[in-house]
Amino acid sequence: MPYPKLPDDDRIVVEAARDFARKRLAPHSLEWDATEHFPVDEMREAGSLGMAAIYTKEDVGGSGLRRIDGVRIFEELAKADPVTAAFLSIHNMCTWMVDTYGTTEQRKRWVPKMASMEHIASYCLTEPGAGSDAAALSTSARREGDEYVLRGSKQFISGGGVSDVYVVMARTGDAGPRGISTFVVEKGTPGLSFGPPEAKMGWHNQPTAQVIFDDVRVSADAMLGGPDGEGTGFSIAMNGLNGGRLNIAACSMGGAQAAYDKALVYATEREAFGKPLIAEPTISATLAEMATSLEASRLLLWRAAEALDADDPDKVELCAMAKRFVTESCFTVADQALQLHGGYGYLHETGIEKIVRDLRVNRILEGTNEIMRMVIGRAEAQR
Ligand code: FAD
Ligand code: 2MC
Repeated sequence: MPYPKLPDDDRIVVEAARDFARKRLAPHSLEWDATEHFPVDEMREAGSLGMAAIYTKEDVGGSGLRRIDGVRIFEELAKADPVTAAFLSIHNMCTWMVDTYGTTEQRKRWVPKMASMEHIASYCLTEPGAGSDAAALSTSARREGDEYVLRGSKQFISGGGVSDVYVVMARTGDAGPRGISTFVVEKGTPGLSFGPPEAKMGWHNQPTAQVIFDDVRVSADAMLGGPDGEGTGFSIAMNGLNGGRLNIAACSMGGAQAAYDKALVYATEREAFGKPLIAEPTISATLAEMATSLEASRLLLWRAAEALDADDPDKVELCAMAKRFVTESCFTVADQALQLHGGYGYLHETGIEKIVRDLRVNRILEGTNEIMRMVIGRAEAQR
């Protein structure tokens, strides 16, 4: 199916991302996976093209685009490398949070360097004892004079140990979501340390590590929103994740589209039983299913992105729907593409087993798909 026709202004954005991804990510993606290389230089180049602050305001160096542009950009980046695309998505989430909830001073202090990716950012919500139940987090931020003292640890942090700034949700008040605030903690602050990089099934070309706070002192103006920001951290974290969930879904979309494109070519060229694979009705039916899943996924993704742009009352539910549906159907498409390649699909050099490994985690992170069902179910019960 042809990519849906877009107005010129929108198309230019997609084409710029596609061009960058084809030239700067695609040729290296398999090697980065094999050598566990985190492509900082290429991400900074993406930053110089406006892809580190896509929907961040222009006065602090952002691109001022919409969420719908964002998901199209992430699909293009992920066609070349779903892992680098996903890291850029997390970085964009952090940039947007500081831009949206920071004071004027905080925006000026942090966003320009995040927009250029001179400062790489990590998002720190999950803890060893609080993953899905994020409002139960226990990392504390105790006020002492003009400072907060952070103590606790964050688990599975993308970019942990490499990133320059950490956007951290910590408890400044009572139990529950209203007792949480968000801080920006810079690398090098005494007491901040990192666990070793985790060995993972996929996402090899970005590090994942614990981030440990051992009486980390930050000035009170590191709390997002200034004095009024106390207690708003859970809301900031969740609003960041609405867009994050869309972008992770867009990464699955791009990975699955790339796997499908390879499978279509392969099924046309490979012969068995005296004819091309695609001439076999069951194989053509599989390709039909895959193509339909991709189209349906893209439609829901774009619908949810437009709802977020419009601040639609259903935006939380639609973002959760898109995250759940797209990450599941696109994982299935990638796995079907691997199967259509037979034994060759299982080889690293074919480039599909990497996509399957990399897309699997998108059903777990930024809110597991079971939690997405819970969010959707709660919203439906309110109707
Ligand atoms: P748990 O919450 O313990 O869940 C275990 C299982 O129980 C899951 O299947 C879950 O769906 C299910 N479950 C839990 N509660 C319910 C319920 N009420 N109903 C039905 N099922 C339920 N976090 C960050 O903050 N920042 C990051 O940058 C980051 N990057 C990550 C990168 C990777 C590679 C990975 C693997 C994780 C990352 N995470 C990050 C953490 C991720 O968000 C969590 O792993 C995820 O939210 C799930 O939390 P958990 O692992 O503690 O699982
Ligand atoms: N957008 C905006 N606000 C939200 C929201 C969302 N998506 N989800 C919850 N809220 C608000 C909610 O409206 C409520 O506000 P108020 O107090 O004004 O009524 C408040 O937050 C508390 O919400 P709940 O009462 O629903 O809290 P509960 O604890 O029952 O459930 C849940 C919260 C499960 C939805 C939340 O903890 C969650 O999303 N868990 C998944 C955690 C997650 O996504 N982690 C991802 C880590 S990042 C990552 O993986 C990366 C790779 C970067």
